[in-house]
Amino acid sequence: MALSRMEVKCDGTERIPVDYVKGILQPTPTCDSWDQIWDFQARPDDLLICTYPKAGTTWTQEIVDLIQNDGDVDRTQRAPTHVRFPFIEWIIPSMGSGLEQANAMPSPRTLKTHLPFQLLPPSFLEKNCQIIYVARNPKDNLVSYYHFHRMNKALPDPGTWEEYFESFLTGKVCWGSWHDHVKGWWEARDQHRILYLFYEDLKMNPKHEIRKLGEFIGKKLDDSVLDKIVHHTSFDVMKQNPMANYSAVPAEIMDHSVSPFMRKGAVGDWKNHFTVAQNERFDEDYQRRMAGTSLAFHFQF
Ligand code: PPS
Repeated sequence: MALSRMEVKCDGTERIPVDYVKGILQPTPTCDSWDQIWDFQARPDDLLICTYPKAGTTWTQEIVDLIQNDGDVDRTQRAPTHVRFPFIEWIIPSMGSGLEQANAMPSPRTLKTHLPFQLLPPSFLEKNCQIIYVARNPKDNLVSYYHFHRMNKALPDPGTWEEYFESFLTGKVCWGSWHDHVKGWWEARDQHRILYLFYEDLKMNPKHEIRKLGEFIGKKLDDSVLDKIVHHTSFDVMKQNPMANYSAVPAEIMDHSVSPFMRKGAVGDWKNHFTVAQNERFDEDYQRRMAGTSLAFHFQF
């Protein structure tokens, strides 16, 4: 596949460069292995957790693992998140590839992707796999992604907050436009086995959303197990959990001293970052690009 190489602004530290796959920015190791990723062979009993980056992936992964293990915390301590859930398009030369990890994993597998719907390897739909999609309001999503770029050397340097704000709005960030991502999966949800959830609902009423997840996966959970899962997947508990807080990733890749992976876990933190002018510009752009969709987000409680 022909790829157009892109110049990447770096701050002097080593960063993995990015390039385009079918118009969507990706780290170059993903671009270079795109044909294998596209040909990924899903299995009918795969469960796929899909999100735009920073929308609540890790939280959902922890919840799903606890549901699958009937609330048994010891079993979810078997390995860090990135080992328990192969991230199918992710390749870090020094750490390995999500594809290899997935191919070596016995069934049933729970996999992770950030791919927009049009880039989903077709075999997931051909095999009629179950898919959980989680969306987060774009203002908090943007803030979280900005801080993640700062601490994660496997992504381009974000530049200044003002520069990153523009990159996000124009979709010139890895995995592309937030607007297109959430809309693409929203439109697909009724044609496939997709459960579409929202970060803000998980935050507002975790027990209700966890029960919904359990029903989707086919697990009936009694109240005490539900309460246990709510507790173990609260932000404060997960932040202290070395198997869920990404502290197991080498510091050369994720530097938690720059910004912790488990940063704030809040709804409305964007108010501490957006200027009044940025908020107006964001809202105007949002209304134009989200016109005609029934998707609705909570931006604050
Ligand atoms: S990634 O890298 O795309 O997989 O990141 P992802 O897990 O999708 O998103 C990380 C953000 O989710 C927050 N998070 C949580 N919020 C509330 N409760 C729980 N339990 C939880 N676990 C993770 C995490 O703190 C990141 O958001 P910010 O706003 O940066 O804190």
